[in-house]
Amino acid sequence: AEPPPAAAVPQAGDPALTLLRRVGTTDPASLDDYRANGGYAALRRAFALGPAGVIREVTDSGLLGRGGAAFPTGRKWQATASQPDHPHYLVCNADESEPGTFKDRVLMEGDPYALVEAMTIAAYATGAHRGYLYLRGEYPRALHRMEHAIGRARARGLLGDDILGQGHSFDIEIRRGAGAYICGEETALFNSIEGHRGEPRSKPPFPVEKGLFGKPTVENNVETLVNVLPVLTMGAPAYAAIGTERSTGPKLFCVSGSVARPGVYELPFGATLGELLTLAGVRDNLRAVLLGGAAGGFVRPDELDIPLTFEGTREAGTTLGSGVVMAFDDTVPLPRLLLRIAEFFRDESCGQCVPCRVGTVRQEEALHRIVERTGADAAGDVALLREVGRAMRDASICGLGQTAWNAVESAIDRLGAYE
Ligand code: L3W
Ligand code: SF4
Repeated sequence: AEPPPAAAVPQAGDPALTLLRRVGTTDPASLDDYRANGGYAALRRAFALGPAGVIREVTDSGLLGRGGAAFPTGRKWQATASQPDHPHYLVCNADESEPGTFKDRVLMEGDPYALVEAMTIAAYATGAHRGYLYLRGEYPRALHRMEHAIGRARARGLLGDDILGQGHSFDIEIRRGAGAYICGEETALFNSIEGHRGEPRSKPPFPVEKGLFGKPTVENNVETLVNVLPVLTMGAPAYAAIGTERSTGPKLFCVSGSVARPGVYELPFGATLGELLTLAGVRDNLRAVLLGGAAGGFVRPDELDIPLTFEGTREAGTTLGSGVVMAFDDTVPLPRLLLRIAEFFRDESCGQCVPCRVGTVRQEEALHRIVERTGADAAGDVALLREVGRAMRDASICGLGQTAWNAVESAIDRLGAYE
């Protein structure tokens, strides 16, 4: 089918959108422009509600974490706020490194004050006076814009001591990543900030109890935090009415690959994969769609009615992850694509635990042999891949090793790769 004309697709800056409505229409350098377009209304409401009221509102909104794991944000904030140990820290995970993910970059580059405001609210609610923005090293424009926004907010009394005369003090420090995917894992990220190697810690204890510098820490993804603004400005019931019962609110999807209009799309949870791909101008010769990034899984062209919700993708045996939708047409050599994914995990494994350190190498070797033989006699290597994949999933310390076999497994089981 012909893709719809670009004019029919909701664009960033459209006032009908929630998360992207200021992107491209307000000046990302201007605090005045931000305030003239609704900025800092959420913080004012937060101060009126008080910390417990903010947490109640976030809990009632049903907001789930947007970094890939969909953990309830209100529960995380409540758990941090109630810790007797002090100080509490706030960490914003902006180390956006999942292949195919570029939504947090768009938010930081296009609406940087929104993140500053959202971090201030999260800190107020959870009793943190110091926040770290851990920013992907390969995002120089986002760095520049966030540095500028933090500086301006500080100069205008919106960061620092006694914000808006409400007695709460809070400031933000930016730390840049240095290119390691694993530093997006929350505890590896803490180690990186503390000056140690970026290696994940065993959980529990969870960061809400012992996080950065061993202190109670709330860690949220950029998109999660930015969602707190509409939760507070429209109120929890109105926010929860967007999307589905179990996946509330708007979601950003990163669409790339074999489509006419790649980019970041904002849709309410519940649209189908097919509807999103139609907006993006999917081509007729679609072969597969990778959902959730390298840590996610492939689905077939006859599965495009999967609802884009956390529960819908789970029920379909796949994952939404951080919102990656990568389309591949039938000109893409699937075995080489899988090999590329395996190389990525082998490269990015921190090497701390054996199942992942060794498993990612064995996985890559097996896929390499299959590619070299151009698919013939693959049965033995597929059996080996399954065994290694199970060991990585069951015995790895962190999400990297636990998910390193997801994409390959789904290609074998759903797409019939190597048959
Ligand atoms: C308190 C409990 N807190 C869990 C917290 C935990 C963390 C969050 C989720 O991410 C996902 C994976 C991939 N009391 C708690 C608790 N928490 N139980 O909830 O925890 P968890 O362990 O389920 O996941 P995780 O390690 O935070 C792994 C996805 O992330 N992924 C994505 C990578 C890249 C990006 C990006 O580039 N933006 O997201 C890659 O693996 O799908 O599901 O805060 O502390 N009882
Ligand atoms: Fe490191 Fe991989 Fe173990 Fe995670 S699973 S701690 S990345 S070796």
